[in-house]
Amino acid sequence: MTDFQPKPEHKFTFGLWTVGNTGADPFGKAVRKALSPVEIVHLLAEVGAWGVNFHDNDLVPIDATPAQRDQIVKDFKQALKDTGIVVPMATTNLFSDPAFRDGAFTSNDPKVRAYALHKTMRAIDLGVELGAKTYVFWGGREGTETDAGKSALESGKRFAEALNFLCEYALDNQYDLKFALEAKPNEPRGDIYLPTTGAMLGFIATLDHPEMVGVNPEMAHEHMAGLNFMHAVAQAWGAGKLFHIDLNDQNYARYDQDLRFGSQNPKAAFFLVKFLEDVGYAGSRHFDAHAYRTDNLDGVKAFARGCMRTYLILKEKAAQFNADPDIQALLAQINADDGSLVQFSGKYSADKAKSLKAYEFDRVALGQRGQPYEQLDQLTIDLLLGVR
Ligand code: DIG
Ligand code: MN
Ligand code: MN
Repeated sequence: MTDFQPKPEHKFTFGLWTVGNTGADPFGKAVRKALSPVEIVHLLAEVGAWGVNFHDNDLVPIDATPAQRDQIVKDFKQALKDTGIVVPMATTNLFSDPAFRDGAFTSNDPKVRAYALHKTMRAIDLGVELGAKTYVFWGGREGTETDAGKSALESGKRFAEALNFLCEYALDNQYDLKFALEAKPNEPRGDIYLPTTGAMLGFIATLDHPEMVGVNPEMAHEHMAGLNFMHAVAQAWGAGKLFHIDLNDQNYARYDQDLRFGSQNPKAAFFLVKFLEDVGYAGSRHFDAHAYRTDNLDGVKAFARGCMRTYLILKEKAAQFNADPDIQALLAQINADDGSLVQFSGKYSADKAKSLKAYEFDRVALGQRGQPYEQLDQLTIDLLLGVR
């Protein structure tokens, strides 16, 4: 039996804002003491994480002086050196400050749009300085409560213009950086533009440097949209665009809960982990989540350990699924192909279309082939519940 202990090769990461979450919510103030970035790095090392990610202002307060900024970065670098924790991803906070209350890149105020670019370039510099190779964009305020005052078409153009500018900035500075766009359907805005990973994939195709831009799907956010997270991840992977991933959990009919990974939907989490492991995803396993408001610091550590432990348990379950003779026999039966119509598969040709159109199908017989999904799914449930 595996010990389910996290190791660097598992590439588990947490944002400063995740284990640093003080339990504040729209209906109550903080319940936990704020931890410094240095304290968070040491906490992550203690629980066995590999990396730490940050928004610019998680690390350097928006009103820090240049001298304060330099000291904070110096201390942070020392903590990274002392612990071996790395920084795979960075991002910009374009949603907390009142300046962004009507969005950042899509704000109707051109001064705010310019400030958002200014802030993001400086945040990119900081991320690169600390070793980030992936840069995430979550447009938390890029949206509306009323569509009376903002053109959805113009907003899309503004978002594209900003990303084109920032891709050029990264290229101009020879940064080894990939951009990952994170979708969310709503909250804090009534409706957020580009609400799902699928929408982001379509948007990327319209950019000047699509090769530099991928997605950072988040489980909670696809669930908020009522979608199957693994399907969104599979589409991104198939398009070569899975540049990062935000793991957590989420009840479908709720605000963004950012729950401990696997704590709400272990079956959905299983199929996600199985997918990532089956395809050999080599990126960070980033837990964008936080402990319950009810918990103190010990609970925060239990939360972080739980995210990684559940991932490793499900990784072992995926290996068991792939090795289970009864499951594999059913999958062979389900995917059986007698090869009788192989001449119609693959690329189009006029002859193929002609003979396929002329082919006599026994439609009634086609409808009689059932699939043993009930049996297969029960074997999966048995596996997940530990009786197989
Ligand atoms: C929220 O899900 C968003 C922000 O926390 C951040 O911009 C991004 C990075 O994972 N996720
Ligand atoms: Mn979230
Ligand atoms: Mn996220």
